[in-house]
Parts: sequence; structure tokens; C-alpha cells
Amino acid sequence: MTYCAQMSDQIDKSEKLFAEAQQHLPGGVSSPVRAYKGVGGTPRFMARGKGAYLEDVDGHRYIDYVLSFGPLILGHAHSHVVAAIEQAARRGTSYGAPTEAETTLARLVTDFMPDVEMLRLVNSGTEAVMSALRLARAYTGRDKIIKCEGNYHGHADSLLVQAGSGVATLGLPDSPGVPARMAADTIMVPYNDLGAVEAAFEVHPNAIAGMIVEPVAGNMGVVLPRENYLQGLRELTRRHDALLLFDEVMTGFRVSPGGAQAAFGVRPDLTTLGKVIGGGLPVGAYGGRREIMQMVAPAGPVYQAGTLSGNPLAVSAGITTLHILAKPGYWEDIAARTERLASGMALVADKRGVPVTVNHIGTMFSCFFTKGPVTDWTSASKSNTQLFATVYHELLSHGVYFPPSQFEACFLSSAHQDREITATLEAFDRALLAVKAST
Ligand code: HOZ
Repeated sequence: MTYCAQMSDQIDKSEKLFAEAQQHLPGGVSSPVRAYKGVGGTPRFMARGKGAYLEDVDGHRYIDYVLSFGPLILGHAHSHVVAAIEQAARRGTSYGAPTEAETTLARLVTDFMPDVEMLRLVNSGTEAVMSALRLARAYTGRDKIIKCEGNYHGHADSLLVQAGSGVATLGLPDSPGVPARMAADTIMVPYNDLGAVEAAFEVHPNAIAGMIVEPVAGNMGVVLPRENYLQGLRELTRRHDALLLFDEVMTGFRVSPGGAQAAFGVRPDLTTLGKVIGGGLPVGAYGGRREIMQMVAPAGPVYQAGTLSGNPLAVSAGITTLHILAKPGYWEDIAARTERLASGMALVADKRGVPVTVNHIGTMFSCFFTKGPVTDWTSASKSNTQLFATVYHELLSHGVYFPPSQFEACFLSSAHQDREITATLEAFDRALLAVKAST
């Protein structure tokens, strides 16, 4: 099979499994974006993944740019990661007791991100952010948090306000069930707007514990910080004795090996991590300045715990992934191919006369169906989501698997080689041609 040949559109097995799943799982899924509400149709049920490819239950093979929404920077089922997990499993799957590997992983993270002086391992990005906010509030003795529109920090109550990711995909500005008093302590500002942050500090003097931000936004699609935006946030938070929290669950090890904080040279007080750090297994983490982290129980009074935290399988997958990523030139190769794909897509769209804005950085990118520029949620939400959905299905039929939402980021792995990039560009060209032909 050539990779971008038109595939059969038979998806009988996915359809059957989806119908069954909806009887037992809300919306038939374990996480909302996967249900294809953003693009319509039936989600492909997956059978296996290897390298850059996913195969669905009907036997279709796709070049995968979802990569489990970011973690799989080495591609699917990387042999060393699988071996590490197998070996760890043979020694026992969970102990509820400390292991040497947790310290190894924490040290490795500090090597990549020197400002993460101490680390607490948890099980998801949501848990990491929720815990980091508690810590920021305890450290400053203040309750309010500043958050950006279109940034997504997991589904903790106080952060489910004008959020990105699935919330944006489903068009839900807020979620029922979030107590108004929780949301009241969240101050919303547009992303990339320093003036709004300055105004928030003026309106709420001595009440703001900190600002949490995706330093490069990834959950409204990829949106880069304006020049000096992150530096400005650093100055403002410092001036007002508040903490700066970088949510690098998505951007850590993706925007640069040391995350956005290394790429932009800005030093947050606290950092949250997830995705890549677990090598494809469920891990989250929060860390930062030693003085702040020493407040976490049992070193300090801020309580946070977890039975499966530091799980040996997940930690071994994370260590192996980070060791491989640390090889000289390894990460840079993935970034170079991301650049080739992103600029290639922009050229193809230009040639076909379809207005798109391709934002990319490091190993992640987004193709917005709008003239752009896309710099915040207001401009991202101007994208033609209908056109995105049409192109999405065309790409699918040519063997390319994008995230099923305009507002999720695309990711590359080391398994995405030139052959895959070429095939993807061809598929994108055919998809745009098909769209043009039908309008
Ligand atoms: N909110 C997640 C990505 N930004 C989606 C996770 C998933 O559905 O797997």
C-alpha cells in the first residue's frame, strides 16, 4: 500500500465498536475529543501502533500526528521503551514504596530543566496542575489565580473556565458542576496580552497567588507567545510577589528539550509536566524552586498524595524516553522535520489558494483554516472548523491521522522520517484539491 493512496472507506468494525461503546461509556470514549464531535463521523478504533503509524480495527494504516496527544515523541511501541516496561513489570507493577528510579527520573528532568530543582510525581497533567496551584496558594497565602482564555490546564474545577482543548472543541465556555466560588478565584485574561495581566494585578492587589500559563499554547492549537510576553509575565509576577507557573504538560521536551522555559529563557517558579515525561504511560509531575517544593508533604504542610504515584512501569518508560532524547542531535532532527512539514503545508495551501495559518515550534504544529495571524483564542476561534473537518476526513482517507479538532496540536516523533513527511504533504495537497473540487 502506498501511504497516501485513497483507502477503502469501510469502517464497519469501528462503527460497530463505537455503537457498543456508547452503551457503556459516556459518548463512547474515555476522553471527549476522541469522540469526533469536532469533525463528525465515527472515531477510528485503533488496534495497534508502531513507529509513526497507527492501524485501526478495519485494517487501515495511518501516519499518526496525534501520538496520544503528545507523549510519544519516540513513536509508537519504541523497542527500548517496550523493553523497559517489560523488565519493570517483571519486577512488580506497583509497590506503594519509594524506588531508586523515581530519583533517577527527577534528576534527569532537572538536567533538562535546571529550574525544576525538586519534583513530585503524580499520575496526570490535571493532577500536577491541581497540586501546583494548591502549593502556589499555600506559599503566597493568596487565593486568586490568573489564567489565559483558550489555555487548558486539565479539568480541575478552578481551571475549567474558558478553557481550550475538548472544552473549546465542544464549545463549552464553562462546565456545569464547577462551583461558582471556585471559578470566582480564577481571573481570565487573553493570551499574549500583558496589559490585561497588569490590570488584573491592579484590580486585585495582594490577592493573586500566581499566573498559570501554557508558555506556548497548545490546547487552542499551537499559538506562540509574542516577543517578550513571557519575560513580561515574569517581571509582573515578581513585581507583585506572585508566582509564575508554566504548564509544560504539553510543551515540555517538545518546544525544546528543556521546554518553553529553555527556548524563551524565562525562569518560572513552578512547572507542571506530563505526556513525554511518562514515555506514553500515565505520569504527571510538578516541580520548581526548592524553597517552594519543600512545602509539599511530608517535607512541609501542603498535602498531596497518590497510591500509584511514581509507578515503576511509567517511571521506567519516562527514564528511557528521556535518555534517548538526550542523545546529541536526536531532538533537533525531529524539529527539523516538523519545520519541513509545517512550511510545506503552508506552501501547498498557498498553491491551492486555501487560506491557512500554520503555527509551529519545536516538534509540534497546527494548521488553522484562517488567514490569521493566530495569536490568541479570539483569532484561533475564527478558524473555519467546517473546512477543517472536511480536510480532516480527506486526510484520513489518504492515510493521515490528525487530531480530530481544530483546537488540538499535531506532534511529530523520531519515527516520522522524510518518507512520512513527503507522503503527508502529498495527502494534504490531494485533500485540498478534493475540497476545492467540491466547492
Ligand atoms: N485534552 C487532551 C489533549 N489536549 C485530550 C486527551 C485525549 O483525548 O486523549
